[in-house]
Amino acid sequence: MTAELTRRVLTLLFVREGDRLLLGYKKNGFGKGKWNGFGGKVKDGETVEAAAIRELEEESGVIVSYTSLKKLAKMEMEFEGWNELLEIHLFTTHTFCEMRPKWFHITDLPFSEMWADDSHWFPFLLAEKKFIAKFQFRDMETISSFFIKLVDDLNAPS
Ligand code: 8OG
Repeated sequence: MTAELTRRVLTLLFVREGDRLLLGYKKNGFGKGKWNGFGGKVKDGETVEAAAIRELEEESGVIVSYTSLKKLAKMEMEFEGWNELLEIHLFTTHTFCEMRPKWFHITDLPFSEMWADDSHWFPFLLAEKKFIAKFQFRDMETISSFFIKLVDDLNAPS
């Protein structure tokens, strides 16, 4: 007699930009140590699309729109000796909403492609030191004057 299988409904969403794919490294739990797209269990009453978007945001911080999702597959995975069957809904999306995230090493930040003021206050940000600052710009790329002052209390009157 074969035991009744419990069905676990999961999402798997791959974010693609041109020829590049965003993957996440699973640090713990099921699939630990593997690179993968983002996803997880669909909650009761939730659509697979809503779950795909929620899981992506929870796991990566990336927010994509519902309309950017393209559903590509429904896959089933059975493991011998398990009483659970995995039903995986596979999606892809080609767009980021507004921002495309990327990790940079703190010694290799792309200051030439950042706002002109950033290189002045990033040392304090990276050292997690509190400061107040004011920048005056001649144009979008040129600072005419600025000051930065380290403070203990950001709420104290300046
Ligand atoms: O919530 P949890 O992280 O345990 O969900 C499992 C995730 O792993 C879910 O996004 C689906 C995904 N996943 C499997 N099996 C496989 C597989 O064989 N290949 C890939 N690429 N992903 C899988 O559960």
